[in-house]
Amino acid sequence: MLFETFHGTDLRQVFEEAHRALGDDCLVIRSDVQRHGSRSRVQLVVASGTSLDVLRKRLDPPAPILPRTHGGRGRSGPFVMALVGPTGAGKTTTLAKLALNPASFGATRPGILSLDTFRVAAIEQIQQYAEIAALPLEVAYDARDIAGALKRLDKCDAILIDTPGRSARALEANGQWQALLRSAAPDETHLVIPVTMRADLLPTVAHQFSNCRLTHLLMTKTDEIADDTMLADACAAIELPVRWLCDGQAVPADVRPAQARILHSLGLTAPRAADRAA
Ligand SMILES: Nc1nc2c(ncn2[C@@H]2O[C@H](COP(=O)(O)OP(=O)(O)O)[C@@H](O)[C@H]2O)c(=O)[nH]1
Ligand SMILES: [Mg+2]
Repeated sequence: MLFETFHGTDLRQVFEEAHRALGDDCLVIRSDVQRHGSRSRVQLVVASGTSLDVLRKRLDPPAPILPRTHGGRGRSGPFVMALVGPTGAGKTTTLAKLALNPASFGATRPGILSLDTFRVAAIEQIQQYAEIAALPLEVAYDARDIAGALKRLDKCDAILIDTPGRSARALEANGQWQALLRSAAPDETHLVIPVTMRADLLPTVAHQFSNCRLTHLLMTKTDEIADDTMLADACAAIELPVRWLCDGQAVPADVRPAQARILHSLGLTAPRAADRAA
């Protein structure tokens, strides 16, 4: 548990209890005091110094190796990254941003593989991005298409894989695209989540995509929240490294490294490059 919640009727007592339990370097993430007549109800969400170190580490995952020369499974070839997540989370838009933005893969030669063949509109959407940016695009309809598609994209530095959302009513279709994804064996699979989603639903959503061998969390729609501690709440709910976040609809501008904003929301600062190298 990254953050712990303490309850009581007196703010000072709850604060002291949190300090006794988590140590003097703990940090109050959020405090809430409600009055019921003459009584108060206090809730403090607190992180220990150790939890903050864990969070810092997750917000600074190693950069992708481009092009991949010795993949984890002994493969050579492009770095392969997949985006999965609920319908409407922003997967396709994020993929286009990542493919085009020089701060991610835009300065390299990315290619796109789409497994989202269930809706005609989805293919048209990704085709438009690929055409505008002159990026190679492959679409895989079944398992036999995967090897050929990856081979044709072999000269790319990175292959970004787009996927359909998960339909609660079409479990068979979910199984089909997830099997295609597994056969493409991505180096990284980012769970794309709109941070506007209710925090208590996030673990269930992560569980729904656990067959996809998730490696990272990627939050979108961070421009739509009033309180940035929701970012840290999502990191607490889904215990995965976070490299990027998206904060708007503009392609390719609205994608950026996640670390500084999330740490800032907690009143912490990102390590300077010089400190990190030390
Ligand atoms: N405000 C905002 N909208 C976003 C962001 N990312 C995606 N969207 C919008 O969310 C909608 C769904 O995006 P799409 O990429 O098609 O979602 P997908 O179904 O997961 O592929 C579109 O209208 C996008 O413009 C974001 O970071 N902020
Ligand atoms: Mg899509």
